[in-house]
Amino acid sequence: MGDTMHSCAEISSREAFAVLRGLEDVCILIHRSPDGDCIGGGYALWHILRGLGIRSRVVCADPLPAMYDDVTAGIAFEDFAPKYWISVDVADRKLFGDLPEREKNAVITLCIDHHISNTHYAERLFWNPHSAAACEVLFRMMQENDIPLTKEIALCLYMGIATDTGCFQFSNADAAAFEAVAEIKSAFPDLPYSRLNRELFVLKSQGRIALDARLMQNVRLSADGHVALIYLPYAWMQEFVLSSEETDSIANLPMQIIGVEVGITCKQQQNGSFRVSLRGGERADVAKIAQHFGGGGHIKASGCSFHDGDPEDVCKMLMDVSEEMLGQWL
Ligand SMILES: [Mn+2]
Repeated sequence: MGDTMHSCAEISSREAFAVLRGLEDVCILIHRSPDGDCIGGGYALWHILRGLGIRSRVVCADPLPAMYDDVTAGIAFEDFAPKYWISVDVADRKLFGDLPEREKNAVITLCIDHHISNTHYAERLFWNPHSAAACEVLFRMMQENDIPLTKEIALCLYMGIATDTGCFQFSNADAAAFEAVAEIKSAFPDLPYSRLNRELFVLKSQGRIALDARLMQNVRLSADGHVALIYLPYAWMQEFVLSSEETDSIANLPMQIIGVEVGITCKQQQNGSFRVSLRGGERADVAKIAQHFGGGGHIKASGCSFHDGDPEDVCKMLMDVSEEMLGQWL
């Protein structure tokens, strides 16, 4: 059953569509801790398959956060035993998360993705590692196969591209991403894009606002303000009654401070372990910092974790290594 037992064919958008058309009773798998791109992509694919008369459903190990309701609300999946599995926006099998055995061991007929780190675990991979979002990959597949864009699909795809580019702020918001969104908006100018932007990127619960204030009061700066660290004890999650999905975006907080090149967010988990998110400014390569601690990721966004330890020691280690590495980038 191992991933090494089969080879993975990289296929074109034409071939991908030919594969899709031949399927029935499809389970669409997206990654754990679901984000706007995998949810938008998964639901867009559900609409596409529905248009082809193929029943499918989107399956995720974790609940879908309410902020994505614009795309998910009102859709009821049929109950059926799947015959085929497709993954969207999932770079590695491990990222399926805690699914039932049937899904965990399922042969993935097709993976649609944009991660350069894709481990080729599926039978076929349709991808573009230069695309900003899996939703952009899907959009191009639709165009190249003359699949009609509906307003429901348009909103799904917009959501995926907007979230994976941080509302068009990140460096992956390239011409191709803007062009895809321009075409989506030209086709459907009246969809609630700005409402979606507000829901996805602006609104926070009162508890989250209170937490942000507490975190910003306690931010630690070093190396002339080039390194910023935020430590979030688990007790504060309880104090402000926050779910872990509500604090997903706190990794961006240290990067709001002028001058910060390395932004570190260390979150204590319920079991005493620590999850660390690293963000890089113009010059830092935070993948290197993550790798130093056995983690990984992208140049500007990476992460690592610690099984246990004293919070002060963990924070100090993170600050020290970041300061040390900073010299090579400044
Ligand atoms: Mn993605």
